[in-house]
Amino acid sequence: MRAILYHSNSSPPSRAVKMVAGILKVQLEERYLNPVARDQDTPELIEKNPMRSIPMLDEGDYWIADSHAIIVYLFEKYAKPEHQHLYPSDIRKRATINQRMYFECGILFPRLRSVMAPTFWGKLTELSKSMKSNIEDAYRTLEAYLSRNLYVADDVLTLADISIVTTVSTMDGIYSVDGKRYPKLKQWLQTMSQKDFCQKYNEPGREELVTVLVTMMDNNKHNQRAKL
Ligand SMILES: N[C@@H](CCC(=O)N[C@@H](CS)C(=O)NCC(=O)O)C(=O)O
Repeated sequence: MRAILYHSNSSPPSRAVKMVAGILKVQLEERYLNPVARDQDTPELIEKNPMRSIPMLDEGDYWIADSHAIIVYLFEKYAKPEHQHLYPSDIRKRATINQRMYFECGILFPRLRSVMAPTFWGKLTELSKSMKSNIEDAYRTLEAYLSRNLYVADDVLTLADISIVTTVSTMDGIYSVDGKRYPKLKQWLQTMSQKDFCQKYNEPGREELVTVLVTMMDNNKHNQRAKL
């Protein structure tokens, strides 16, 4: 049986899994879920993933949620010698990659999510001061990482870049990375966006999500004004 990936094109963590599967040439059966409509809240899916999040990978007799866990699992199961740079066996390099992915999971994505959720609920009309300052703070951290290495964890592309670009490229669409303050981050985003796997699996979903967020904030503004 082909493994099933429960996903949405616009979901940043889903895009990370699709990019890694694409690089490793793993064929997954894709099942689209709309997380805003809570498609993931069926008894069968909740049983497998009590976090009720997407993406989730389901191999029939084994399933795993969280994009970071999934991309490491896919790497460990399918990587060939030419993919080793993505998650090298050197334990210090691996620890750095893990730290960057925990940063994505614990800090970066939640800061984007804190914009997405109230926008979808019809409440947010524009980014608040604290949302902007949280995003700036994340950009500052990434600029520091990129001042040490060409990529976020090493001088070569790793799983951490693939994970982080999904969220940062989306953030950039709603709160642009200032090239004067964060030149290395701006350059890295440019480099990443030109990679084949980004063009194929990240860019379309990124554009879709940015358009939805910008349009919904605008609609929320009109609706709130109409109620006055
Ligand atoms: N850390 C998780 C985050 C997953 C996540 O929050 N996904 C969103 C869609 S982009 C979702 O499922 N939201 C619904 C929810 O959390 O209830 C990952 O990397 O997979």
